[in-house]
Amino acid sequence: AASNQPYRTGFHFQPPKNWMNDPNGPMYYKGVYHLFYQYNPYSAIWGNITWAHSISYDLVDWIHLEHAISPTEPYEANGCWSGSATVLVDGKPSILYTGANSKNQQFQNLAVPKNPSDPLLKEWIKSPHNPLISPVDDIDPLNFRDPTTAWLGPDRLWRIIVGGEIGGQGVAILYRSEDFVNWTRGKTPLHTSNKTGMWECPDFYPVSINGSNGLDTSVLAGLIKHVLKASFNNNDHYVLGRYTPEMDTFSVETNFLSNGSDMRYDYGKFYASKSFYDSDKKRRILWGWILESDSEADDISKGWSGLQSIPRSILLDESGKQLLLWPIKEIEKLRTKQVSFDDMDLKSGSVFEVPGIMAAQADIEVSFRLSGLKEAEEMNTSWVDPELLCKEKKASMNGTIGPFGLLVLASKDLEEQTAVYFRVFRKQYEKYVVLMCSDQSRSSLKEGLEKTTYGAFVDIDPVHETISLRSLIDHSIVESFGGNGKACITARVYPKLAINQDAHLYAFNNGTMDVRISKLSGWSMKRAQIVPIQKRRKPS
Ligand code: DQQ
Repeated sequence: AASNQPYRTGFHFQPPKNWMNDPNGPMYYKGVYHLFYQYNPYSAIWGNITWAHSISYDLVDWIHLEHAISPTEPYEANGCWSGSATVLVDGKPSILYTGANSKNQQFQNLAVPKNPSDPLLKEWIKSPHNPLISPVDDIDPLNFRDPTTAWLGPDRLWRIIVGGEIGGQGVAILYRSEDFVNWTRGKTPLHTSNKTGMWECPDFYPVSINGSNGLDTSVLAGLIKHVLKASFNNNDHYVLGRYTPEMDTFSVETNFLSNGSDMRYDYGKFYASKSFYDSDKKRRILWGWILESDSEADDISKGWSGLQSIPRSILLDESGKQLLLWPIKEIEKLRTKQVSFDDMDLKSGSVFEVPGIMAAQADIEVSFRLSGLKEAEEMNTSWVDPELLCKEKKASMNGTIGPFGLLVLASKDLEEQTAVYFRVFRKQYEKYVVLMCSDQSRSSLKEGLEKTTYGAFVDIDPVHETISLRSLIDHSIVESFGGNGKACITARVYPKLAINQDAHLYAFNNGTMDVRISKLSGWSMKRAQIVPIQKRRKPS
């Protein structure tokens, strides 16, 4: 990153400038990965929303193409909002997206490629039948958007859900269609919740029980569960359940926002995400919008706002109770210059600098082995909110087992630091609770930034397992994965001192018990090549 742009990233997806929000219509088509995204062509704040379009052969390097869908019609005068791609039975892709008119009333629309034999899918044509779905009856026209990828039922009808709010409740409104143009609303929604408001960007897909592959969205048979994701309250929440396609019923195992079973893709900054099935590598991949946590004035002066997460593969954990998210394998090809340690004590009170890598642009994996667990502080049964617990017990507050973890994007004297760490508490019957936190409160000397501390419980048994942490550090973003992807926390930070070559990386232990690092590996990361088509370097 240039010195006047210390917060631009080296290997995260970004347009050259301006505002970006939700990932849209990701797909794999004829050997090419496509990413569309909500984009303002004219400024660094939200507005004039257009579908920008980039393509990749490996999900790491990207080429920006011309915009795919721009607001040209009255039904989308206020923007072409989020939507999804579906590859139809004849192999051709289609995009369903939301148009918002000048009153912000929302309609679902169709666009198809002008030339489906071109793998780059450069030009898109809007259906003459648009808008296909209008907000009628009890649907609130201001809260009706973000159609999903369609799946095909046993009756050969396509199904989609559209996010909404009806009677103050979050809802996934179901539609069916034979021809992808005429859509009929189902008698009942796929799911609703009286605990939430509007559901933005719903997603609905199968995951395999015990399988190591992802599943195509229309897979309905076999040992599977279904995932329903909805975006609300600044987070992407999901529930698991059984979907019965004959009746279009979805019976959930847990409820949204219920104490003790509130499951999120990420417990930090991560919103409006969307998954797709990669038929080449047989996996399901997730993209998420990572918001800024600086001010609008900061965004205007830096000329851009918004990142996309590193794409994550999605699998059902072997417990069957939650998902596992993990950065796609391809990102590892950017790893260079490695440092590694085995079996090292991290004594009580110690701070140890991880030397030799470029700490502002790095990938680091570490696993901790614990002993003396019986000494752990007792878990209070009223501690149900992990974020609150992390806010009360920040990285600087001593404990017994932990806090231990990493200080990333830290200045030499530790004046600035983002702490990603664990604490372990004891429940009765020698059971333990592992808390993962990301504490941004000291991330920058700059004022006026949002520096919320995030937290998540990680379902690991520290008696029998090591506690692993991976952090992808990229100038102003830290994506952390606890317990091999059981809990993810993404943070945005804007250090003043700890930038570029002045950023440092440390392992620390502020607990009274020593912990052991069983393995630590860190890599500097090369820059990804993310450029407009004209600027693409010749392959070497
Ligand atoms: N962003 C889009 C909407 C969506 C929201 C508008 C979520 O379609 O509900 O840019 O971030």
